[in-house]
Amino acid sequence: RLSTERYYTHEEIINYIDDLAERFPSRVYVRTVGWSYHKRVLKTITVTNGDGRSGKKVIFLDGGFHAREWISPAAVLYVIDQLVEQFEENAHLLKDYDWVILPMVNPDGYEHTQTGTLARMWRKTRQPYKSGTTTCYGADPNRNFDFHWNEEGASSNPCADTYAGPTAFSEPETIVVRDLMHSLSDRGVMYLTIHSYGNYLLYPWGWTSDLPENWEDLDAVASTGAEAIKSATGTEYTYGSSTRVLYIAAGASDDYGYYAGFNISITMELPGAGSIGFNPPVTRIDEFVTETWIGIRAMAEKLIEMY
Ligand code: 0X9
Ligand code: ZN
Repeated sequence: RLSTERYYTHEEIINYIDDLAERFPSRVYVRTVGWSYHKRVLKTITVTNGDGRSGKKVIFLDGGFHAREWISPAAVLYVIDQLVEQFEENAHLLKDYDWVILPMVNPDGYEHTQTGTLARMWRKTRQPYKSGTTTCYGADPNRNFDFHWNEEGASSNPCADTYAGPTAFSEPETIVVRDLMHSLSDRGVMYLTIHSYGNYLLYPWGWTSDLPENWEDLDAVASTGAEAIKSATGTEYTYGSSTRVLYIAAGASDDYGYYAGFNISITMELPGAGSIGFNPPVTRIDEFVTETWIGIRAMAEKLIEMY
């Protein structure tokens, strides 16, 4: 079973989903979808109810975009655990929907943050880029998507934490996410990407303060998640458009997913305020991931009722 008592390495994450696919071959399917810059494998796990029906609607969930946000892959693994191991009580979430889940988008960055305290706050990927005579590493995968790429809230400086990359989709990791989105877009209804921190449920747009055409639907799903969490644990989430409630930042995966055809596209920023920041102690992983699951399940239930 999944442990919520420690943070997994990338290898453990891959082993965990591979093992589920072996144990539940009729309901779970693992696929290699690409490789990081340093040739670490990227795999999705597709969770179904095993009824063999193809062409169902899709919820696409990912985590691990930003290397230091360790609670993100932990929360995504917990979602997988609940959908697969607690199948009976969650069967309604899989009746008309398949869940396609990429728990670790940026394994090179993630592994780097596990190499010592100096590297713990790494955010980006790890591809080297020259800046004059110095070399800096990585692009911000959440500024690297080709939708209003490198506009506001992104940097052209390879040494900046929000470096958009030399071109859109310069990173193999974001190409993987892009190709998944396009391959799923005719069935994809919700794209959900898990980050930390700050307790936000953010929807498009993040490149402009304008609201998308179906913002009321986006708001209905996000508010349902926030209210479910509030009534379960008392934790408050702020919801709204990225630009309006957080800051403007173009080239992110949520805007791209919405543009690619997902009607509902949400970035969820998990807890970590105060001194915890990007580093929730292992003693609090369980509390944070179970609470996150309550919000995600409520949003999925709302989505199923709406679409
Ligand atoms: O800045 C980001 O990439 C996200 N916050 S984080 O602290 N995890 O880095 C927020 C992205 C919100 N979405 C858009 N601005 N499109
Ligand atoms: Zn992030």
